[in-house]
Amino acid sequence: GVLMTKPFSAYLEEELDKRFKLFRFWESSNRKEFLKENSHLIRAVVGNATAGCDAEMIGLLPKLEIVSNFSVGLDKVDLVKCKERGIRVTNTPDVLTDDVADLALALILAVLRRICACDRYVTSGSWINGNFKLTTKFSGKSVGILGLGRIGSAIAKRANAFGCPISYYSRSEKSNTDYKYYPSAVELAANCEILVIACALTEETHHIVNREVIDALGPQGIIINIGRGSHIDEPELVSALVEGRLAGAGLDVFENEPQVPEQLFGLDNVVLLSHVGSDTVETCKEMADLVIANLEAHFLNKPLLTPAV
Ligand code: 8YV
Repeated sequence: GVLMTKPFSAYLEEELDKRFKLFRFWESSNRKEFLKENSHLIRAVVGNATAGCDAEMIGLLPKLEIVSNFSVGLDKVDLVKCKERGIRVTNTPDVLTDDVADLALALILAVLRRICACDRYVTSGSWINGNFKLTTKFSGKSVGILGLGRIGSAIAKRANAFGCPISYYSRSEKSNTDYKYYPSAVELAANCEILVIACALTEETHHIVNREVIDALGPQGIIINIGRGSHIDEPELVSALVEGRLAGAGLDVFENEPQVPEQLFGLDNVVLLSHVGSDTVETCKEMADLVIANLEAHFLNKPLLTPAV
């Protein structure tokens, strides 16, 4: 049997249902009881970026062999516990890289050119009475990227095509790139105009964008987050935006989704999205197919396609 944590993909749910005995966790009224009752049958968990597989779930599922997650980020899967128990873990890298990088660029342009604010200007009827205020040029602005992995590199490539000088911070300097390396998030922020968060959420990167980083970026800087909400100290970001100590932000993720700080709602220099980085029809199908391919490989004793542990 396979436990799906939430109904995040109708296609995946249907395909899992065809192949396995599918347990729909969201239909349970008492989650603990549900796990206990079905623990002898559940050999796999399929989670996503917000509902993964934590230590409690692992503890209640003695027959669990694999977590095949519908996400590239595995911060909601207890990797330490999985390793201890010999539970295998897979994610969905590569197939979503283009979409997430595309969305990062969309957010940069939306914030700098005030695309959402201008749309509201037109649809509210204000255009009749005047001109929209001037915005900020993107081409040629310096872009700093936190995390130069698959997604960070795809963002760099796109921003490079806009004539933007690229710099980055990551745990170690990469030998295969000419982009400028800074050895800390603060130094990166002090030397770029657009700071993009594209690293994995780990203990080290939790609140990597704090007051010090925001101050280093300064009142002309903008922050783009397509990673995880907890990369940013959210109350610090909100006060910086409200007080004008930061020029703007484009955010696809938040610390406590689906809760979004309401102080940000009326700001024309802020664009807020509902964690949709990989949410295209094309990519979600590829992610779902990869989740299933990993499960099938595991149960057929074949090598996993995208093992993470
Ligand atoms: C979500 C993501 O998993 O891959 C990730 O880490 O955050 C996204 O792909 C997905 O959108 C939620 O179902």
